[in-house]
Amino acid sequence: MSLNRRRWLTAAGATLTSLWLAGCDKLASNSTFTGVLQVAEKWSQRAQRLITDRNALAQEFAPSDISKDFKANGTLRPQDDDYVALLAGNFADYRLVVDGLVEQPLALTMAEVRGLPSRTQITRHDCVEGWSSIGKWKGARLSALLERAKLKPEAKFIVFHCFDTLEQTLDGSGRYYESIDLIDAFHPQTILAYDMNDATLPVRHGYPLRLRVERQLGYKHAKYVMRLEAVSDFSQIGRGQGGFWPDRGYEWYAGI
Ligand SMILES: Nc1nc2c(c(=O)[nH]1)N[C@H]1C(S)=C(S)[C@@H](COP(=O)(O)O)O[C@H]1N2
Ligand SMILES: [Mo]
Repeated sequence: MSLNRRRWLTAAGATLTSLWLAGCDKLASNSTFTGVLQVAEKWSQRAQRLITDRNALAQEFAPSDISKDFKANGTLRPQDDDYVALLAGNFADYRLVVDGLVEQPLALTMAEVRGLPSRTQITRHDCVEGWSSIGKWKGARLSALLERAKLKPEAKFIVFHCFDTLEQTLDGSGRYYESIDLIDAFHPQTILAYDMNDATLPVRHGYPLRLRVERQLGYKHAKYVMRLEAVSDFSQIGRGQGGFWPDRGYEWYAGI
């Protein structure tokens, strides 16, 4: 479905481009048609903007569509000391830290996170490895959290620091992290999920908090979130590409 959609988008883009080029060739020699050409160009830009609208909602599904066995991927149970210790205490001592380029740094308990304005949605998760699962997610709206923390004007990206080390490295750059821009951060379906399918988020799916950023592929959906950092660029984080997988060759922007 996502592949079909992407193929369609590519085809639609190519058609628009060739229409525009054909128009350019035929009309450029005749000044009478300059106005027509300008109209065509405007139409093309508007159409292109329509089919790539970043604020559009991802498709939502019915309860009957929910996958009986939502696949889990990547880290399934962090072995990192801080996570293991917090899990032993049921995350009572956990604080979700929001810092970096914000006026009001935060350190919220899970009860406080659950008290933020929330959203519930049934969406399809698409992993680059070629599988998809549909799940129901409830979580704090990221927009509400960021409005509390008050981004400074220089803030351009939100980095999600996770508890799990996915690759053992000497410099610690094997800890999972991801980042998104402010369009995705303030998208209405972007939430920090604490419930999945009407129950507390299971450990394998990112307990206690995982990002749902529904217009992006699976690896952008950071599990085991411990800290949000507002930054102007991510050159100083990890290996500088904006995420664990982007540092290893994946696209930073994985929009679907
Ligand atoms: N912290 C962390 N987040 C992560 C990963 C991971 O290994 N660690 N894997 C990513 C990938 S590739 C996918 S497809 C999804 C899987 O989420 P799920 O286990 O709930 O299906 O989480 C993403 N977020
Ligand atoms: Mo994935």
